Amino acid sequence: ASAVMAQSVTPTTPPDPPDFAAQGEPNFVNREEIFEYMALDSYSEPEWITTNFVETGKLPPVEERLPTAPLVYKAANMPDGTGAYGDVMRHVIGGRPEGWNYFAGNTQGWGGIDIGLYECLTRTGPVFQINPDDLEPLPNLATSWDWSEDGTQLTVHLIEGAKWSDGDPFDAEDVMFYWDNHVMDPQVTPLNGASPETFGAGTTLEQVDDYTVKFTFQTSHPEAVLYQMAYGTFCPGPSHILKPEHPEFSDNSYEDYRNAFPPDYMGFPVMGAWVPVEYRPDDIIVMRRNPYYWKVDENGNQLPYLDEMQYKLSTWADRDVQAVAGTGDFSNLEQAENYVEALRRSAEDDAPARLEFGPRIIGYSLYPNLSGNGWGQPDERAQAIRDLNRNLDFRKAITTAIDRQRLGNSLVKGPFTAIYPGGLYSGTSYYDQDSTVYYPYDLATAKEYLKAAGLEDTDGDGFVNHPADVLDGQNVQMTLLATNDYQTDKNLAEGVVAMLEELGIRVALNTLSGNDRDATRDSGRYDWMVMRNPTELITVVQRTDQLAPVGPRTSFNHRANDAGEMDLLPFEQEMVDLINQFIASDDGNERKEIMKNYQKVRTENLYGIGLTQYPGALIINKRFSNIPPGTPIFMYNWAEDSIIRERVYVASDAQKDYELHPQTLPPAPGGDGPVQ
Ligand code: BQZ
Ligand code: CA
Repeated sequence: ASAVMAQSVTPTTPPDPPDFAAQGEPNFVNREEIFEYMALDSYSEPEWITTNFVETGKLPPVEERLPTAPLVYKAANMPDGTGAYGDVMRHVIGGRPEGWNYFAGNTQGWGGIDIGLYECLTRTGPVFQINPDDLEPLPNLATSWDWSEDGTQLTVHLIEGAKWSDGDPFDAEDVMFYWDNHVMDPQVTPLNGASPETFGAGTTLEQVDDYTVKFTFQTSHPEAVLYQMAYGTFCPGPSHILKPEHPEFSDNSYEDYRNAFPPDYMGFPVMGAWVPVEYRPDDIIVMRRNPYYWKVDENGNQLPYLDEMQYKLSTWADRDVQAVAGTGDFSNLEQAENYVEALRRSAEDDAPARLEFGPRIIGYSLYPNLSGNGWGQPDERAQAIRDLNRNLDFRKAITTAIDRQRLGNSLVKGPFTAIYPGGLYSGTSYYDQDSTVYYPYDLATAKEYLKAAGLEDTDGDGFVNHPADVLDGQNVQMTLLATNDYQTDKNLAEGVVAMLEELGIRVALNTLSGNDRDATRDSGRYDWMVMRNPTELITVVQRTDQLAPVGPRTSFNHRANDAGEMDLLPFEQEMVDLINQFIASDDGNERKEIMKNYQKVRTENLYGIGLTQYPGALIINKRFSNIPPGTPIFMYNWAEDSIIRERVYVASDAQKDYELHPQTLPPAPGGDGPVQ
């Protein structure tokens, strides 16, 4: 191909992004400044709980519901100090719940529901404000951990005496049940995809005693596992409720298990601060405070401060609109189409919400399905596309046909969007511009790449054909998967279809609801897809395993066939080796070098094709206190985690009448609704 290409535009490094300063600066601290675990002299709770529940014998006193040494948030680290009880955070979400069995793969509709319900061994959302020298996940259900001398074993100490929201003890049994019967069970995939490879292939976990478990690794000091112990890959479920439904302990099928706790099952036991008490389809999910929550403030007040959480079941775009208007309380402003209007309204003096932009960490990529091995049972047409996807010239043709400037401007004009070639984002800590290969837009060059891939328009209808021996030389016909839950996903997908049409490739859009998109994606039934990027492209250290197809079910765009066979391309194997090296290394400089290499291999070979990257803004109603300055909407986790909702409060004189079920608590598991 090189002779034909002599006159073409050649790959280069990406241009510098336009200046866009983040508005808030985090207040950087060490982890121990945020909280510690300790027993206090006395504890308190909202008065109505003592009066209506404890004094009537319905609940034990608060000190008996708390662990021996609860997690104690320090007042000095609270932006506005200790708070007052009451009020609600009114979320608006675009997702819909499948059920409460997160551990077997149910979504609850996203938007912070699962993040709030299922607490994890460690916690990473708030880590955006940790000093670089102390950068490590925060303890959570795991209060501490020690490495063996050779670094191949990690002993994890669990919080002692904490209870699920129905009063059942939380202990190592819950942790082992999650591990043995979910992570290690090939027939179960927890919602965020935890698998054996997530923790390093060959890793084992054993119970030491009621509050201690021990990991054994194949490598020394795999620090990444501390990040994998955070949301969403190590959040254990209530074994006392789940176990009787699991196929290993019952006559249930795996499908039965997944569906055993539908959305109308109330009082599902959680370790999180609020428990589901009401569900109305396409309307609302309401949660009330967990009377057994295991975190307190320095004065011994049991958290959370907020008595209720609401999730209105609407659309993601409506989340922005309602947060700005003050009828909702929170939004991750992430759909660039809404920026101008949201900024305008938030700048007005009487604006009910504040809006703060962070770094450019919302990004989208176009992913080819790279499995040539039958994943997702492709028909003849789809298999021909998979074969093309595995051809570098074809991927080069696609990327060179994408006009990223035009695509970004079609979402929002101004300095927001930047050219994104793919891979790690510029502006993040492991990014290296010189290691980033960028194929600039040039239609003529793109067409030459197509020719090099063997594709020409043989019948002159404007669309390229397969070679005569493939599908009888028909026009190339591809599908593009995207979710229609977000305007941005739809707009970008439509933009890609239009640009590929200019290239001479016919693309049929397949836009689905988020849940259907996830199912279609995870079963491999697509040719190409447009997807918002996950966290590992920002932080690298969180979900590192997702950066390459290291396991049979790790990657979104290359998985094993039914026989478990993978067919990695040589460059993918290189990526896998680099990622495994990165995970095994605890040398900072070496890790930097590995990631430079990774970025080069990934962007040069177009594992994913970058589309655009832009900043997001946190919108939050002004009546809330304790929102940490400079909270990014997405980094180690979404802002719903990073703002530490259990510590957020509304000052007494700012409280509103928004509670739907005041002075009630969650029912027993499977009960009817809130109880008085
Ligand atoms: C944030 C987030 C909290 C999932 C989801 C949703 C799913 C994906 C992703 C985001 C939503 C919001 O994102 O857009 O701002 O509130 O929930 O979980 O896009 O379809 O599968 O990964 O987190
Ligand atoms: Ca044709």
